[in-house]
Amino acid sequence: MTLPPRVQLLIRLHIEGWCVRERYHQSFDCITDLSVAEPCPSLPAFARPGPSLPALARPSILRPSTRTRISDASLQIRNIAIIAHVDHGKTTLVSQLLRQARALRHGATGFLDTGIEAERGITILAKNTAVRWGETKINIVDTPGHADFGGEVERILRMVDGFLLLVDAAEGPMPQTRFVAGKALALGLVPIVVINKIDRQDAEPHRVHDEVLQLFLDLEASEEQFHCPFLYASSRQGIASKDLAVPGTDLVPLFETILETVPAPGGDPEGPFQMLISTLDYSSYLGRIGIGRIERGRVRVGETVALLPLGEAGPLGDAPYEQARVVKLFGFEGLERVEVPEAAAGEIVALAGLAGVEIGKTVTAPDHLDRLAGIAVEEPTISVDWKVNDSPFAGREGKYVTGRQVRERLYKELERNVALRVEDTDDPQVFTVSGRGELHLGILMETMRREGYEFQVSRPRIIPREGPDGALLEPYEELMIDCPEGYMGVVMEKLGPRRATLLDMRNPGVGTVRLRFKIPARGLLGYRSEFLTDTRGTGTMHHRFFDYGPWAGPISGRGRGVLVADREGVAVAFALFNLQERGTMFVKPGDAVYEGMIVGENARPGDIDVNPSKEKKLTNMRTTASDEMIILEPPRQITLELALEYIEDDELIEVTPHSVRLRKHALGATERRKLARTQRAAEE
Ligand SMILES: Nc1nc2c(ncn2[C@@H]2O[C@H](COP(=O)(O)OP(=O)(O)OP(=O)(O)O)[C@@H](O)[C@H]2O)c(=O)[nH]1
Ligand SMILES: [Mg+2]
Repeated sequence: MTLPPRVQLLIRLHIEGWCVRERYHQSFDCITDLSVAEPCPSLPAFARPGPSLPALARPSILRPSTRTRISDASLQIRNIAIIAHVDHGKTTLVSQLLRQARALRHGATGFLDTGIEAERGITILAKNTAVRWGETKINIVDTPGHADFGGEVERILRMVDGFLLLVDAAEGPMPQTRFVAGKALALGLVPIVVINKIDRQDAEPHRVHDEVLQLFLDLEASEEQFHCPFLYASSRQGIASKDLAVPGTDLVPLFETILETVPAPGGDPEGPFQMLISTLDYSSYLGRIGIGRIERGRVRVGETVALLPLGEAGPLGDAPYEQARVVKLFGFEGLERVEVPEAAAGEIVALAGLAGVEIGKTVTAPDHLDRLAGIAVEEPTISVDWKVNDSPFAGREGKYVTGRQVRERLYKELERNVALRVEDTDDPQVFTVSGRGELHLGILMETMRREGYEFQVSRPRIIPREGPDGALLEPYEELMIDCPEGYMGVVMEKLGPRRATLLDMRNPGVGTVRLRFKIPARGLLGYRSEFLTDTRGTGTMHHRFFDYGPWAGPISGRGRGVLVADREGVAVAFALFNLQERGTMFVKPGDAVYEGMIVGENARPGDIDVNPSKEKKLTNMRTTASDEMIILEPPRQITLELALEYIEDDELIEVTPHSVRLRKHALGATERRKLARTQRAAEE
């Protein structure tokens, strides 16, 4: 058996007396990187290797440990966040900044987005990174652009003094651009606008420049903020320029602008220690880890600190508080978290050892209990019932299926997923899980199924609130739609009954229109799949939370019914071929189905029971060749987010490690008919 090269290398290094240090990787939550440190101190002097590293320690999988100079007084610091609408190129830009500042290992392609993030091309968790530019350390926080994770962006803004606002040179400012820019400007942070993707064929940087200025006016930016620097960039190509007429060759202009514009963090490094926890991380080895910027003073490993409870800013008084010892202290270098013995005001650090650490809590020196203004964690907007899988196929694929296992896992998620809420219900097999949107819950569903869990999820319910005068309020969303002019009619027609109101409409004259609506969040449920069908996949839609408004009244659900399997079996091509005339199928030949499982969408309203396992009757008669030709349309892929938007109140999503199935709550046909009858009677 040959050992992997990495292991061979490790063994040789150990034999030669080198002490090999493993490095903890923030995003992977495991040890991924190895670094060669000093010779093993336990070896007698004559057995230690010479002063130079052995040649074999040079390959790209090993590199000398980075010497951190976090407590170095001469080191300048800048703290910035990169914020934008989803997909405007934040992560690509951060990777390029890291690469051009040589903060990435040679050949590494920027592991910023990992696992599910990399697969879907979206960032879910904000990530701390840092680069060196000359004598300055720039802490850069990459943030998620999807509206469901907007709260995360809001929180990390408390760690920085400036922000790069990325705006796509073709799309211009989008709903999330407005949201994050509004939050950052209101905190008085220093902006740098980067008009990105200027390499796009349809880029219109001049128009976008004007739109950003208009946005700043709308958001009541201060005069200094309004006169901020604008750069034109392509993060994919790694270039930026201050002048559109002079194409950039690298990101040096951006680094220079950051150093010139963003102020060094204030805070007296000699004062009593004070730090606000802005984000959390979790490691099975270290427990909860609090991340934030040191506002004042210094902190050292082993020191005792006070963890103050949430509350008003100012001296704590006589209120009780927790004391804990800092077990480990990390700074950031490149993509990694590196252990440091000490850090001072202005630095962004991660503290391990404080068990009760929570977002918005202040950590201080024990003799100086002074609380900073806290951070409110955003309230959830939708909730679902998370149930144990009780379908006829339960337990076939999953490792963890019982109520106890599912419950334990859900509660564990709360350690890190701060915007999530989990509650028990009267039924020990059902839990209420609340989150910020379909993507937020969809990611949790995906993570759990990959870990081997099986469960079922109900249709999301919006979480209403009570207004000051006792009136019922519900969440409204801002919906932005881009689509070809020809589809405008059908979009308006569908959104009307969903109680959307048109806020404005723009026709830039290139055959597409941009429509902005305000719509109750309830009205959006189930719309995405209709929209994609109606615009034949040519339209894009984005929405984000707007505010709570008066209850909009009843909203009709899905326009189309579903095709429901009427018995257990295996779907066959012959049956699916006949059924596809009635609608769109969700299953393919060979898929196992059970009675009550949803196998397709009916083209008309109302559900119908069908038999997708029906075989062709075999006779002695020869059939014509054309009769033998069975061409099936590809089934509609049911993703978890799409499923969450799609299902109705009497339906469930069954999630297992290998399948996502939709099913009726009541599986038996008679029971379903009876339920439908009582419901109709109740409505009349
Ligand atoms: N044409 C072009 N495409 C780019 C550029 N920068 C990024 N992209 C592409 O845009 C897509 C999104 O890029 P990301 O860097 O993941 O965007 P993001 O802003 O981090 O997205 P979220 O984290 O999901 O908000 C990817 O397919 C990139 O390849 C650019 O300068 N030009
Ligand atoms: Mg990203």
